[in-house]
Amino acid sequence: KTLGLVTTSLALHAPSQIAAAVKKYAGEQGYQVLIAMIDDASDSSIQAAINELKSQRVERVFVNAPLETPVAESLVDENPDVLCLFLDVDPYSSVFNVTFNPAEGARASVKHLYDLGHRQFCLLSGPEDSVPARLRLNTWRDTLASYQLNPLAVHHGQWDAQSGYLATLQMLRETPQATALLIANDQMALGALSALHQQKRKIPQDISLIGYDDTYESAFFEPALTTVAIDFDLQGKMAVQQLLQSVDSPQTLRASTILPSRLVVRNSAG
Ligand code: IPT
Repeated sequence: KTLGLVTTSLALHAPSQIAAAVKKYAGEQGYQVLIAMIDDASDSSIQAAINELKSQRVERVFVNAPLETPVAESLVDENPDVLCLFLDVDPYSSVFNVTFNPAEGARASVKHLYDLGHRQFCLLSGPEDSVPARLRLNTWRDTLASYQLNPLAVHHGQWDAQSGYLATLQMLRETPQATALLIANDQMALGALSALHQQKRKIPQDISLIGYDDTYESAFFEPALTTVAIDFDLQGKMAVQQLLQSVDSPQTLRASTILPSRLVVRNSAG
């Protein structure tokens, strides 16, 4: 009774919270979870991780790595002996997945700032080659466009706090008129808060910011972070349910389970 999890770096808060949830719910069903962590989401590292799990007789695997649809499809084709459930692909792709609606939370965060009167937006997206980063960025841009607005600047971080810190310093230098900053995850928002404190900017009076993920820690940032919640515990629960059920009902094998994303209002936007 063993399942596998191929995951991006567990040094990132979101993947580690997802792994914790997967382990918890699999454990409740009497399954253990073997984890294979990858450093990059290239086809070859993912295939190597799947092979490592196969060699331990694992036949069902959660894949939490950002994958373009064709890459996920070819992994499915090339591994007929394992059933892969994808946790970080485009929800509307044709592979078996449990994912989050990338639009509703991101749209709500733009609307929240707009309704507060903000018009000067900067965007801090994730890595340029990351699928979820691109989906969030597209929604921010489309929602701004629906208000006849363009962002003053778009920056890209690497999901970690340091990249958020550096991008925010650059933003303050290049577009000091910005009053609103949308950030693609909470860890980069933590770095942004640090940069803003260092530069003596008041939050939210001088600048408002909204994160993404609602990781456990974000309620304890200073000020408490307004952010888009995606429920990692629920994702883990649904993923375990889907992967275990799939044996009985082969029609689930292409099923998409899309979980909600929603804005959680705290104190960092005003
Ligand atoms: C996504 C997180 O939102 C982001 O913070 C980062 O950790 C990223 O994963 C790493 O790939 S969550 C994913 C299930 C969309």
